[in-house]
Amino acid sequence: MSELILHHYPTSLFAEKARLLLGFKGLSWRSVKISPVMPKPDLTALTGGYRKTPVLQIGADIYCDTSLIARRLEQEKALPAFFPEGQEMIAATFAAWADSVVFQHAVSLVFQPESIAVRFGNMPPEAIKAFIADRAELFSGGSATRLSAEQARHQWPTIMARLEQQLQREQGDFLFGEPSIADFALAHPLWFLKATPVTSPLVDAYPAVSAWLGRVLGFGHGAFSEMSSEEALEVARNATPAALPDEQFDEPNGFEAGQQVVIAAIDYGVDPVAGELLFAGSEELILRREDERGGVVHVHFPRFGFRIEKR
Ligand SMILES: N[C@@H](CCC(=O)N[C@@H](CS)C(=O)NCC(=O)O)C(=O)O
Repeated sequence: MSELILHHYPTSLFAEKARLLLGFKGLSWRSVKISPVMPKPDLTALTGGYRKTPVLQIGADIYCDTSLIARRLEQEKALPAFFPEGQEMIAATFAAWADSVVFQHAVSLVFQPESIAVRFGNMPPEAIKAFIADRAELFSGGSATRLSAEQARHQWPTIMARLEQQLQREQGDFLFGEPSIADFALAHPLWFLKATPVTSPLVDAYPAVSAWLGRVLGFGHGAFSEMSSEEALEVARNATPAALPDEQFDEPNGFEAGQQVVIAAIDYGVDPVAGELLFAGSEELILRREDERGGVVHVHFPRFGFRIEKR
């Protein structure tokens, strides 16, 4: 059986979400460290151009975006569940909200000048400049607009007061009673805020939220060991992609299986990935591509938040 390989870097919020997902399921995995900025040649040899962090690799199958990574891990090990029975819609919808709205607030708050000075204090100025230029590029051409620090500071108390109120009354230890994907999607932006002393009080001031966050982060990261990016490419090259899902191909815009297309995120990090469309299901799109170094790979994207275009 192929190992779970997570391509990530330590300070990435969404990578922390994925690490916690692996920890919650009690899964063992291999860790490939990637650069936080472009270029990422070994990663894009697998993804075909998708650059966001993290990416999950299982043999020659490459999973982009944590919303799909969660579903793939659920398939790997059904229990404990990210999408508890009867909460499928509410858990996924809350998670999507936290992954966009709460994430945008956290990024804007951590990247305000007072916080940057502390967080990036040890980094050479050229590296800070390169990082800022990379993130400007990341957000170009997508539908996501960046939230100003002023607006993020202004709205933050509303988000936290609502959470505090719900968590004080919740009949259980987690957002909807039992743990779900909603908890992990909300935890990673708060984890990010807590990592910098300037922004940490924005979480610490709320006792019920802090206690809940401690429970979610307490799931840990599971057991993992390091792997080089060259080794990960070799794994892909030597593997055969998994069989396609046993679900009807469903593409209302007329794209057909076998057609050459490009798939891209719509919000940010919109780099197009070209290949042969193999599958379009209710949650997942699969593209076949061939890479000089990665061999034949199947790249998997969530359907929601991604677009298909003719090549
Ligand atoms: N919707 C994506 C968002 C991923 C994301 O925004 N990751 C950030 C890091 S926290 C990123 O890709 N930053 C640019 C990079 O790492 O190159 C997911 O759920 O995986």
